[in-house]
Amino acid sequence: LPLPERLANYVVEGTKEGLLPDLEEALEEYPTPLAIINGPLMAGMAEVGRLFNDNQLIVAEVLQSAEVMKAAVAFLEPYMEKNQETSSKGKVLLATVKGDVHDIGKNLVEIILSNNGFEVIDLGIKVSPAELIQEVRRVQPDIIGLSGLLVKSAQQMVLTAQDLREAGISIPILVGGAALSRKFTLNKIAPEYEGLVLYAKDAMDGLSLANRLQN
Ligand code: B1M
Repeated sequence: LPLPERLANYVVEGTKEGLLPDLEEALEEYPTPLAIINGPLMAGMAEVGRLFNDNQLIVAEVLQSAEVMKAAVAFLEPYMEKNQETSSKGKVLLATVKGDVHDIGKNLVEIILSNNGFEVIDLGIKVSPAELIQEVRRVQPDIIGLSGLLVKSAQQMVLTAQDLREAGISIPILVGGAALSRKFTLNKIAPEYEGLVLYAKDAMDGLSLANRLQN
């Protein structure tokens, strides 16, 4: 099989056998490590999502695919371009919202923001509004980053925005994840919040929005 298909297949099959040598080859073939993730690896993940939706994969198998994706990202991370700025561009408090365990996208955002001058404090997954509010008060971030992939997570972001507003917080919120859209962000989340709410379609979009906020 050609390299892109082999790379996608590791994710679909949930196997790491041969993955690292192929990733090394991909580093030669693709312009950037991120292009490997956004291209063949994400294509594999999309196929996993499709098969899972079709009842052709079970959760345990999807979990194995996630492990492969995580291993690939961990391998590629040291090769990603790092911005050598010494002073921090600002603090980002990052979390996957309450009720949601998906963290591959969030972790990618973490890597890209911290490689580009942001100090990222990652609260992990299933973060309740109460925990988020407590950490906002403790950490005093410049930006709150929320990730969520489930349809119910989009609704959870609305509730989170309401709770943050009630707590008197109005720093910019960056939201992202498969179940979200710019329209939902604008029509459903933003009206519930005092401060800015911005939708990022992917991790690089998240970086450019964060950069704009801090300039
Ligand atoms: Co789940 N899952 N899953 N899953 N899973 C989806 C999301 C689903 C669409 C699959 C499907 O049915 N086709 C579906 C949601 C359906 C819905 O809500 N309508 C689904 C479901 C149903 C579930 C469970 C309910 C299954 C079950 O138990 N019956 C369960 C939920 C558990 C829970 O959260 N409470 C569940 C569990 C899991 C696993 C644990 C097995 C595993 C996650 C492992 C992990 O993350 N550690 C998993 C996976 C892997 C997926 C799919 C296949 C892939 C997700 C992924 O990692 N993509 C997914 C289907 C799909 O998306 N195609 C699916 C790669 C990742 C890099 O992309 O996270 O979208 P993504 O991030 C992108 C952008 O969205 C954006 O940037 C990234 C790209 O650069 N982005 C941000 C994300 N966050 C951002 C934040 C930002 C900025 C950009 O700023 C702050």
